[in-house]
Amino acid sequence: MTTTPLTWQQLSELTDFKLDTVNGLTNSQATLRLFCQTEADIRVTLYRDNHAWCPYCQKIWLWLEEKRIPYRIKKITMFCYGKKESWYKQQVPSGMLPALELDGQIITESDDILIALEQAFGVLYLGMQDPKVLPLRRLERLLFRAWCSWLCQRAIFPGQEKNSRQQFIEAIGLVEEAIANTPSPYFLAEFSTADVIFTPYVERMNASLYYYKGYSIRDENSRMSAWFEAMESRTTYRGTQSDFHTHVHDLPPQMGGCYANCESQTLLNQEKVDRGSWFGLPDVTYPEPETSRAEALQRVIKHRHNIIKVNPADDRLFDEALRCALTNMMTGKTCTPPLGSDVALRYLRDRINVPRDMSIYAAKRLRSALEDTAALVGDRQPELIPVRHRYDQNPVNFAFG
Ligand SMILES: N[C@@H](CCC(=O)N[C@@H](CS)C(=O)NCC(=O)O)C(=O)O
Repeated sequence: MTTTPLTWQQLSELTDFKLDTVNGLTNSQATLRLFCQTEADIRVTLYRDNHAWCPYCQKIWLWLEEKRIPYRIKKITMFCYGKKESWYKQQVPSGMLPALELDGQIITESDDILIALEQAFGVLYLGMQDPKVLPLRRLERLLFRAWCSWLCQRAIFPGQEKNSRQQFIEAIGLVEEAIANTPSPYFLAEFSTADVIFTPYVERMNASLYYYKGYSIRDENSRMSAWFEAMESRTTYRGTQSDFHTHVHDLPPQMGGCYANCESQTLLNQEKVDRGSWFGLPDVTYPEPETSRAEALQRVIKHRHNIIKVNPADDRLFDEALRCALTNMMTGKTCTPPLGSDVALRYLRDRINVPRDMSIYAAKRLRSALEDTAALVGDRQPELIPVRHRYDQNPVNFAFG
């Protein structure tokens, strides 16, 4: 039995999802964060990338959220998905992100930004230059280099892949020891700057090694796994947290390429991340919130005109197909979309970004509904997601908010 798709009006009656972007929990939609203070209290503007892909921006974002510093957010285009705003280049000629304006002064380089923020607002347990933090910052860079060598260099010589893997495993072994030396699940006795420093790349390592190398950080390293769980207990981290699908497709143009090995586990993992099921992936372990479907629906309704406009399919065909997928997501009923809409539904499936568009579980619900609905009328896949650039995600074609 298949049901008819609900109208946009009927769908909008099924969600009352609301987010207080200014004073509520950490979220990627905000352009102003007050933490119940007033705009007159603001001393900081964070310039970060529009899609929340930039790892160095996540570091500053998380720090500001943890310290509950009132700030404004200005979102900038990265070179890999569009044209840099000329007004931004006047302020920061290199166009690099992040940048921070503190009391009218522009600061670049994420570590310098954190040091300046610490001077203005105090440290997050221990500061960037504390003797206990410095070795951890060096360890983070060691792990970063081992990850880059494994992921971003094409294996040409015999044994190269194995050696790179071994070097990464040795580096992450040191990270395991560092966490084991503390009484908390964090890098120091309590949550601190050190955790903020590790967060962006460890999150990206977790996603990319699972997908390109068949290696699951969370399954292979018990201390790291406990660290991720501790991080996920913080609403600040949850608000900035991305998922496997987003990262594995945002990294190649940023890193200059990511190289998959040919192991059967890699192929299995790639299938799961790209085609589902997205539930059960080791990208999140906290329980799904009850609001995930309502959140996904609210986000699609808000942006439906742009979502339909940028889809390569005919607008009317895709409008109906999309309502079928949303009807399925909200009612659990099978709703057969128009013939020929399978590719269009999968095009959107491949472009839901976390946390830019919605939170991690909302994205899993929406991707599942799009895939299940597409599968009712065909098994055609859209063109592969580009790896050298992501102009398909150019924000000029799409108003975010
Ligand atoms: N060392 C710098 C690195 C910053 C950096 O590499 N930023 C990249 C994004 S992750 C960037 O802005 N690239 C220009 C662009 O992609 O538009 C820092 O720590 O802030």
